[in-house]
Amino acid sequence: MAPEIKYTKLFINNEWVDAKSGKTFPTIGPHDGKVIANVAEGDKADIELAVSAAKRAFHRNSEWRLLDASKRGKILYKFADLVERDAQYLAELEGYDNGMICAMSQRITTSAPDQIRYIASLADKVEGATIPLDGDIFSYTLKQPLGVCGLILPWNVPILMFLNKVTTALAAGCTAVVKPAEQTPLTALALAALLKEAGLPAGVLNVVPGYGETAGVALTHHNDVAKISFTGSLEVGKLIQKAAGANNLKRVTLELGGKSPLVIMNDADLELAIKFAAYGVFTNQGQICIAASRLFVQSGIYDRFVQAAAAVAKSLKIGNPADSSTQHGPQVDEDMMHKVLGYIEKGKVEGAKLVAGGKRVGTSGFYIEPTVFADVKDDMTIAKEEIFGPVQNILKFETLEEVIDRANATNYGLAAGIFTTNVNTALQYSKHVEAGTVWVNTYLAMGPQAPFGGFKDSGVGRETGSHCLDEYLEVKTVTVSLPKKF
Ligand code: TXE
Repeated sequence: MAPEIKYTKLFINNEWVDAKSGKTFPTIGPHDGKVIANVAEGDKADIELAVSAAKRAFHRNSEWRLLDASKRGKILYKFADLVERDAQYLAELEGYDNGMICAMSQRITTSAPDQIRYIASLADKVEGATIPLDGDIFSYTLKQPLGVCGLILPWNVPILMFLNKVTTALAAGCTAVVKPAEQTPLTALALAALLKEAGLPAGVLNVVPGYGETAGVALTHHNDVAKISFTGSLEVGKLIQKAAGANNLKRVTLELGGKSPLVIMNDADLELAIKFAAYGVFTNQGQICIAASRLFVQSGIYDRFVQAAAAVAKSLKIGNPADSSTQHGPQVDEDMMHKVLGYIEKGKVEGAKLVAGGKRVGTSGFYIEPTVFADVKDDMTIAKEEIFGPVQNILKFETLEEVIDRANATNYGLAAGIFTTNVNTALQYSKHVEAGTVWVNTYLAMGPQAPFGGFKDSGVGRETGSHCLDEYLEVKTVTVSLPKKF
């Protein structure tokens, strides 16, 4: 049974309101391509209202600004309890709107409360320093919240992205305007309702669903917005950097795409490596920025590996994401499905060897078979561009030095992995591969305690980890003259 859709309006100043224009847009279910709900379509006028509400909530005498830091944390702890209470509903809603298989959406919503609690625990650990300046003076630093933050979300893991950005901004004492992706607005609205229920004062969090070119652009160009945190494509990330520079020099955190290399050495535990290589690229139908989309396999095990990888891809059970036995669901929308099928065609035309999958599944919904290409060369399009779909590209290599160079020959630098039983090989690769996260003999293992972000074009700044609040804080130096040295 389809989950109930409780919220389809804009969330501004703790109220559910229609868009000023009265417009709505449909959100489509990836399983069958049918309209799930019509959602209020926010644009510049609504962003204006939301930013004003967030600005009022950030006034120095506001309830939010005068709240003890530990009490901010308590609201987030309460929010964590509510997410725990509604975990099953949120998982179903995520799967319905985004196409994520329920095994994954449930994993996310059952671990979400602890993720929120970790960030909540940082709210009252923001500390400055005393500075030993020369002379009869006393100097110290204050770390203060930046102000109104614009949080622009992608569609691939909507709940996780909402939590990473919103809880961190709020723990730091900022206020926020969230712009969810137009493909997946529903879980952001459901989470906003839970934050209201947890006792968040009016205006501290606002959610404005709408399109990037209208609502998103208005947010990134708004002079009362102090910071943008964005997860999405490299192209839009660059536009956001430009908008930030053109107006009030906003702070910017960007989490962009990837073309992550996973290296399998001859001495690897083969069974483990095959399992993680598939998991690393087929999770969420390849719609994760850290997908292991360049799989480098050493020549001694190459043929055996290709055969096994094709067998794993063919064995994955494709089906309705709501079905608990499903291992592979649909792409998020028709555009992404065609984009991925286009890459598969390019792979064939440019001479890669298709050893599994390669086709659309059925005619309703946006399903693509888990696909494996062997004999992929570094200069092929499928080895260079982010596909963001279920396509495993296998490349052959001979030596560690060679594979480090080839792994780094990309403008991206988000994640990397290696399977080897030689600790020195693992350490050497981990030191020299250009990536924000490196996994050794595993892949996709993550948690709120570890920083996450990219080298090179994969992003700017870090999310999660014990210093994540710093991205939402300014450092102020206060220097006080003393009557004499004492
Ligand atoms: O991303 P967009 P799309 C990559 C992936 C995918 C490609 C395109 O390769 O194939 O991006 O996906 C908002 N100003 N990733 O088109 O457009 C938009 O409304 C302000 C990687 O969906 O970047 C949405 O909320 N905002 C990725 C968000 O930006 C704008 C996750 C992301 O949309 C805007 C998703 C603008 N001018 C896609 N234009 C990752 N890093 O995990 C759009 N938006």
